Amino acid sequence: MDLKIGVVGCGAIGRDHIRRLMTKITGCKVVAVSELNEAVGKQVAEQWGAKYYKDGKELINSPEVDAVVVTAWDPAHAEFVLASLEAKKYVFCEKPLAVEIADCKEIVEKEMAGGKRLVQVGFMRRYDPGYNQVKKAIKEGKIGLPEMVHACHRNLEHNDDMTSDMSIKNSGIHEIDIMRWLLEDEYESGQVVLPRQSRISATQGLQDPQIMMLRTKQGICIDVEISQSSGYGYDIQCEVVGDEGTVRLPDPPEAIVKNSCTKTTAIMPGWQTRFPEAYDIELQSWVDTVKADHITGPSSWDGYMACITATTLGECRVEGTIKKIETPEMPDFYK
Ligand code: ISE
Repeated sequence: MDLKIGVVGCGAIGRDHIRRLMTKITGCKVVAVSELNEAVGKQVAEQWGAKYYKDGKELINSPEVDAVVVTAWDPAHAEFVLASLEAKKYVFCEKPLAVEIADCKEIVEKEMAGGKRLVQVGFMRRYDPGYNQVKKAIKEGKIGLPEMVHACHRNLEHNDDMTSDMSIKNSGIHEIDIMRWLLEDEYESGQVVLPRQSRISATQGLQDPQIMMLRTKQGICIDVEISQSSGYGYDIQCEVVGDEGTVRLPDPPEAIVKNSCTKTTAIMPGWQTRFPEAYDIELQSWVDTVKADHITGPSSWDGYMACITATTLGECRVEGTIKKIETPEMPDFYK
């Protein structure tokens, strides 16, 4: 029997997930969508033969919806995840789990009180074959003990509403989660270094680029450049340096074209084309594990840890200081 999914939010990522769930992922179908912009919501609903709801909470509580996907804008994630927990339904929430630490804490507490894991966070890089190769090399001891990570997260361009804070909480949050997962370590302290301002990044007040610096409890030092306006493409790089070698995230396989005395390779314009396999694997795994009544993907605890780290880094940027990342002990529930 197909898992009947309701999707809250029909923006770019919402529409991409709906298309994927309807055309690539097996064992499920999208039966309901909600979107504040009625014209967009109705058009998406009609395109996929789903029912349109203006109100996300009504969709969540509808008996025809078995499980929920939250792809609303970031500040609304918490309210829809909490409503799904209230309705005792599995919920896949796009990153970030919430924008505020207090909201993440409330989600974690509510989920634990219900006695069962119901929330998965969309940290899809954990499903990317390239990052999995990096993790495997580290775990097999191929590079010895990791000492440093050099990474960058460059977006081609940004929307007008992008802020310095969002640059960390919306883009940088992927890096915060993936490093914690790759290194199997927790953060000790952080700092944000501000290079010369990009001329392309026209939005007033947006500090771009930023360099997030993190130190883990085992003393691994991580630097990640976050850019919202690279000027040339969507570029994700990661190199882990150990005391016996290094391992680097592969670029997507793209043909090398040689002509007119030049050699060229395409660079992806955005996350949709850079990580399609990761999204496929992530959503198939979510559907399969929900149907098996036992989810195993990134948890609300992971979302909570990422939010604490991102929020502290935001404070570091404003204050120009190095700060301790204060995280609570992981409860057995999430181990
Ligand atoms: C976007 O929301 C994503 O999740 C992408 O993976 C990230 O690279 C981009 O910067 C975000 O805006």
